[in-house]
Amino acid sequence: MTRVKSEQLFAEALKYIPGGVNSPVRTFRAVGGQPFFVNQARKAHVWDVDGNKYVDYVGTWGPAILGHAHPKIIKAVRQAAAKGTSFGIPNPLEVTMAKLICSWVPSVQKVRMCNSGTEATMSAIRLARGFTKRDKIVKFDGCYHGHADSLLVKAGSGALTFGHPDSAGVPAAFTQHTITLPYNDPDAVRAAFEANRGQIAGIIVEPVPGNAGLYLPKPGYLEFLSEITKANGALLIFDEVMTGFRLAKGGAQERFGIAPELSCFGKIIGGGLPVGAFGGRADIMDCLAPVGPVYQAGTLSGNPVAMAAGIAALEELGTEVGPAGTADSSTGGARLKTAYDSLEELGAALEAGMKRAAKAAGVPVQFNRCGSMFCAYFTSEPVHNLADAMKSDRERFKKYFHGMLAEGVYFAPSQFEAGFLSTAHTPADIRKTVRAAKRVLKTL
Ligand code: KE4
Repeated sequence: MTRVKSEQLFAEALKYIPGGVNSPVRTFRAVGGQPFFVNQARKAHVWDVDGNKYVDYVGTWGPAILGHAHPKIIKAVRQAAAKGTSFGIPNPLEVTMAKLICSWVPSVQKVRMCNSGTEATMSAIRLARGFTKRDKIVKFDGCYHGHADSLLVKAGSGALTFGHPDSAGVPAAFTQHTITLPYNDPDAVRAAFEANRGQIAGIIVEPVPGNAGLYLPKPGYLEFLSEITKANGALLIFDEVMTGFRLAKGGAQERFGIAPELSCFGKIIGGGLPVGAFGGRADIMDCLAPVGPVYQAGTLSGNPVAMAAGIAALEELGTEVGPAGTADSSTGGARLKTAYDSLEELGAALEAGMKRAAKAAGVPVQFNRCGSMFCAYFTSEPVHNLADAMKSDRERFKKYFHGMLAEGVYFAPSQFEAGFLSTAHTPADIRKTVRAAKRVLKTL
């Protein structure tokens, strides 16, 4: 597998782009080597500029839940673009998107579109502070909510991967109101509310953290966060930029039965184009300009082409397909299969296969999964938070990453990222991945 053209492009990119990439997580610095450059992506595969084909488990970091270049998304983009690529004037697609989000996520009574997950979380924090008239925000170590100053504190994803969880260039004054706590530790949250009575505007949390690899909330933890915020006049903000519309139609909040006051979205609702959104209780959202005093804006917010792509993605996700073959106990009829059933089946098959491969190779791997999101940690201990994740053997991860890449399987080039399945992945893709893992894990 040669990557001569990628190497030439990377050398050129380094002259004009810091690190040769427009987002740090795309670089291979954490695993060694150089990133490849993509020529084309279709369904569950990407082809680099040298013609090498990979099964893609990054899925553009989450948006490609239907696989790449889905024909219905491409068609929607073409039709929308032909009518103009941006108006800066309200357009019907914005209303369609808002109604879809509000109907799929019951806790969202009103929603505002923006252009990235970072904008969504940054705006939700400002809104929580404006609504509660309090300054402090709680976040959790290893959770990543984009690169807004006040949230770049013990942040995950690239900030963690490249050793700057507390980024340079952020004045202490900008983060003095940010309280960071260990995830899955209720006592730490209780103590924070005790020590900051009446001062905490809200808790922002990835309900299933996917930016330090992937780990899950312990039973009752999310319910606890909902109760303690309500008891203290603070808001619970679910950052569902990654989990939204992925872990269920209604996201992690549907899967875990929680109704946060505010939610942040991105990725999937853009169908691959730049989009973010935040929404929640109408009385809170109506504090936003032009109705209320909390300012938030965006030239391209509700962009018609991005809306068309996202609407096509959601409509396809919401389309029920052939019978699942699971008889419905009440009627005995076969329940229709959904995209989420398919994602769960694929996820379970990948998990079972990877665990078998690790056991056969005698390599300690913790394979965490929630639906179509997953992470393989190279440690024998369970991973429930950032401290556990940090125990993973990153040297082994590096060899695993490159070994799998040489087999034509592309995982995220960092131990501290989640993997993503799509409805375009097939059982054959999973079998290929597991066979490759069996070979690679034996070499570690
Ligand atoms: P963006 O600003 O990158 O659209 O979204 C920020 C964000 C917010 N919240 C969560 C839970 C997120 O996962 C993200 C972005 N995720 C990373 C992947 N770990 C994006 C990849 C990148 O930084 O290039």
